[in-house]
Amino acid sequence: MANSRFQYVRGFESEARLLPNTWIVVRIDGRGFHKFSAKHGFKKPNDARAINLMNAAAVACMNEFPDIVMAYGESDEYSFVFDKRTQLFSRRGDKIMSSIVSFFSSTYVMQWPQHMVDAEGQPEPLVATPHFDGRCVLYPTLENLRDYVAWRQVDCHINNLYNTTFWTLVLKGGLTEYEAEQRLVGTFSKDKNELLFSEFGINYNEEPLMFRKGSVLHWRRIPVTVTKEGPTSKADPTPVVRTVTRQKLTVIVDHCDLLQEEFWTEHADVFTSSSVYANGPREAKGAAKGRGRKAKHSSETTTIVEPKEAAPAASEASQRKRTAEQACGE
Ligand code: DGT
Ligand code: MG
Ligand code: MG
Repeated sequence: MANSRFQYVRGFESEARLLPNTWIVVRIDGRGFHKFSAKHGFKKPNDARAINLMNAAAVACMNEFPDIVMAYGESDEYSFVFDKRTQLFSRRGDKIMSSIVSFFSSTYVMQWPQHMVDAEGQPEPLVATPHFDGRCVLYPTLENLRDYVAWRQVDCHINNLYNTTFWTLVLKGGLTEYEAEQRLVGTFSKDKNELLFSEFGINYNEEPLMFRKGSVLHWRRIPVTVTKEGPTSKADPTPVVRTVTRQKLTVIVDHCDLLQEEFWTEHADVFTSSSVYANGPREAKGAAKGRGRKAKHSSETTTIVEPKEAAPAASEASQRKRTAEQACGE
């Protein structure tokens, strides 16, 4: 199309590209979810249906944008970690962030009826418009990235322990919200643990991992067996039925402790830049070369892995060896 005299306005657009060779984290957060959760009667302090819906939307994002190597979610937020060398949208930050926010929000609405069901299995009506804000943050080193996700997981722990104690005092202890708040002023983690156990017989460490640790999404190769029917060879057209086992890259929803070494050791190939393209989640290497196409490996299936409890902290004095509970400074 020929340039019009209006064409010059295009020059006002900026296409800020994110610094190369840095981990891109897109963090999204539900806008006004305090009201949104109340309006839709989310269970307090945690509504497993709502968390599973967040997780399902995040799984869909990873399948849609396979350069995401991991994601971490808690409450109404999700952090998506893109491969350090991604060339998605030529690393245009606005485009990456807005695409994630938009895709996540739409999926959240689309999948609402499957997840937000009542005791009879009937979908709860969606009576407000869920929407999310987003930001891109860059981390230059793996240490920074690990500290970032540790920070979010520690935040999850602090909030969840507080909320669990607060709502137990209100719902089981009969305190008003004001009284419960006053009761918790100046308390540390050990005090809340003690209160839950001695007054309500609740062992906080036995609360579901999904609530205590949040959700960690990552890729794993899962063997899938398919049945195929076809001729044995060109010479012999007789159809035969064969079973073929393939390794399919699948998004796993886990609830592991990101302050422990285990997760990072298990995924060293993804997080070590030298081999990330050989063994990372994208079989389609083109994704990393800026073609921006959807990798063929993606699958809609979520495999819920029975989470392993965090191993006790080892004697090494490393910050990372500590669990989220220990790292919250209480
Ligand atoms: P914002 O992000 O500044 O627009 O404001 P909010 O209201 O979204 O605040 P935020 O993001 O700091 O806190 C998340 C809110 O969402 C918080 O009030 C608790 C609520 N929420 C998230 N998940 C659940 C849940 O499973 N159950 C209940 N009852 N509330 C939840
Ligand atoms: Mg929010
Ligand atoms: Mg939030």
